[in-house]
Amino acid sequence: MAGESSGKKCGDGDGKVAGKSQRKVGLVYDETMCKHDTPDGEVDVECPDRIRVIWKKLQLAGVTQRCVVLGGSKAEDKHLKLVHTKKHVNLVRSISTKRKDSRRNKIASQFNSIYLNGGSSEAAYLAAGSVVNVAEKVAEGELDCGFAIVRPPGHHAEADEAMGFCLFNNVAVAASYLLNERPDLGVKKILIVDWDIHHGNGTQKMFWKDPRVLIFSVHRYDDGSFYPFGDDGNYNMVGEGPGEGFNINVPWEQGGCGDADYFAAWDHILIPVTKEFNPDIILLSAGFDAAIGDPLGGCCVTPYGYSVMLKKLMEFAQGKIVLALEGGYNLESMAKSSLACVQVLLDDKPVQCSSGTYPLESTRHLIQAVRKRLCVYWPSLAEELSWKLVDQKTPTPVGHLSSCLPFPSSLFVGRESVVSGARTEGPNLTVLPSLEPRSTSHILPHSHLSVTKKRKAPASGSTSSRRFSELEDVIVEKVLPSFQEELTGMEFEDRIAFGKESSFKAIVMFDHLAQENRELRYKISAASDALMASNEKLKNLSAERNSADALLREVEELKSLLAARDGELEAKRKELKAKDKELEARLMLVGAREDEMRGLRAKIESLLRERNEGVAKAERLDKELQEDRPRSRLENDDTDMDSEDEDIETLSQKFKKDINLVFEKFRKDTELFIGELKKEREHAITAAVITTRYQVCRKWKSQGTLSGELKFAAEVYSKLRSLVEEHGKSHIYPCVEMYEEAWKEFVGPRHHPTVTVKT
Ligand code: Q9C
Ligand code: ZN
Repeated sequence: MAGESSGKKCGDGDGKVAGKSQRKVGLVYDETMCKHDTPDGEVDVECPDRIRVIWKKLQLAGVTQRCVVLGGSKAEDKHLKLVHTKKHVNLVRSISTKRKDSRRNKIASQFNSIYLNGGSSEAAYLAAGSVVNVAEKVAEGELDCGFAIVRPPGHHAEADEAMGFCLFNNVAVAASYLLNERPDLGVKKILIVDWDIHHGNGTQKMFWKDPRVLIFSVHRYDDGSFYPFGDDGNYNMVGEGPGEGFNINVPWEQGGCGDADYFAAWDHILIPVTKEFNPDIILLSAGFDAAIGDPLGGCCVTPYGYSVMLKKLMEFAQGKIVLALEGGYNLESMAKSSLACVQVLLDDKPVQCSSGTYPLESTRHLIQAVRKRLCVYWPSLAEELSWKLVDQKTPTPVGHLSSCLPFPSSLFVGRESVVSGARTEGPNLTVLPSLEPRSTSHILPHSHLSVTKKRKAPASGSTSSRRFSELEDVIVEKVLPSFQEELTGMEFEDRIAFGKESSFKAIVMFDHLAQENRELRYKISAASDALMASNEKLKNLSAERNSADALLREVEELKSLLAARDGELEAKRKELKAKDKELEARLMLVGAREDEMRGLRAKIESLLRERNEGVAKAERLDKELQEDRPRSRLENDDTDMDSEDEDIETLSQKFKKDINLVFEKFRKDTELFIGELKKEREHAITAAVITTRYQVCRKWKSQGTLSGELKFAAEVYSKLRSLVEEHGKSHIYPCVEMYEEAWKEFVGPRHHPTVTVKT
């Protein structure tokens, strides 16, 4: 069972290259695993040559001597039972004990895509055990990293189910072994990356609720119509219970994915999550059926692409990473990809990190969707994505592909990207294209290997189609004749081999062209996307500016409105102030009028009193007069009656006349006096008015327009003074006094009027 392992181990001393410490890379290869095969000699894509071709390629490249080569080791049942049922383990073990193929066929027929033969049990045990062994050595630190080139593959195998060429789930067994059987190694968190083109359904189920194992599987999903079918591979399958968020699926919507799509998934999903998860070790379900030219995968990841993806993962877990082969059915493509990976493990290759290709548009949407679904668990996925689309352009990595070209690249006119140095490998190389009917029609527009020149017209207007047809012209006119030359003199077997190799290389080349074509189309759509987006932005911007302008105008209007209001308000305030003043003046006037009225009433009262006194006096005098007359008549009768009577009569008449005269005079005097009083009243009224005016003027004194008023007031004052002189104190009208007092108080001391007072 040791295969080629014996005597091939490298000593520690070999691990030095140019003074630099060489990484210790473990490689498992064991011929025993080739014994698992179809029972009847039929050819299956999952054929023994798969691992042989890889091993040959590594040997030829001279890398096996620089690795620690390990033979296979059988898994222990108790380790297998960590993830599989007892029943399943027993079943797989029993396969080789069956004596007839028919018994095995019966078992196989119960499963999907499973064939069994006498060697199947041992191969299955070796595959699982070898992955466990390398993983253990890497975890211990005995190795830095490793690659288990094993078959049958494992990632489809479930706890109680073999399927999809898988019997035991090799990677799951190894992960479970480290976590549960070797706590001493301190492995607490394991990242399982599954880049096989098929969904790793078995691994997903086994760690569905286990947060210690983060699973990342990128695979074709095609809406559930790609193997292993169903919904399990969709991105909404994130795990459950404590394992929720620890299962990540990136399900491609269709075939044709290439380096750029995988890099996008790496850069925008896997790498940020791995940073957060910080695994202690990484196990890689390394199927190479997403590789360019694979008959099952229909994708076009290049060896370069694989090396970049691996390099990026080696940044974590201190570089502790174990690759376990899963699928991969184009032998040449798989072998090249495997070599590229081992070279990265050995740290031989400085790897560029930009491919110059562009992810599919659907990839962008898918990555957004996956990030959105998982960002609850991995905060770094919530960050805004930036797609550097059009600005990064580095040459397409045709270096790996140039060796796939069956003819000198100089035959291509106007193709800049093809490197010089054609046909790096001769026709003697063992190239074993799968005999399974290959379905490459998904990549190639038409039967490109047809020798006749008759073919479908290319889609008009499509540059890529034109390029294809030009290429076909080249093939027919130049390549085929050159083939003819080469073929002459060759043995039949060599001719067959040469033909096979050439056809494979042509397929690879056309795959690459198809990819380039897709990239071009994508670039155009990305550019037009960007243009549309920037147009939209421009529109939004101008709309925003317009609305801002409108807002500004509105503000301006409001401002002027406010100013107008302010003016109005100011005017109103002035008006109010004036009204206030007027009111004050009116109030003062009213006060003065009231005073005046009081004065008038008092005067009328005093006049009435005076009149009554006058009337009473007159009546008393009248009475006195009538009493005096009889008395004097009696005195006359006593002495000289006749003459006395006569005298009394004349005297009486004379007295009567006198009285009348006196009365008349009194009446006239009274009338005169009343007239005077009336005049005086008028004066008083005038004085009151003047007083009021004066008081008003007094308020205006600050304005300096008082002189006229003062003059007038002085005149009135002098009139009043003369009235006072004429009629005496008893006739002083109260207003005059008030006026005088006011005069003295306010005007007198300051501007005494020149008043001439009659004495
Ligand atoms: N014509 C792995 O890659 N489909 N398994 C079979 C054959 C099953 C793939 C169709 C594919 C299983 C490990
Ligand atoms: Zn696969």
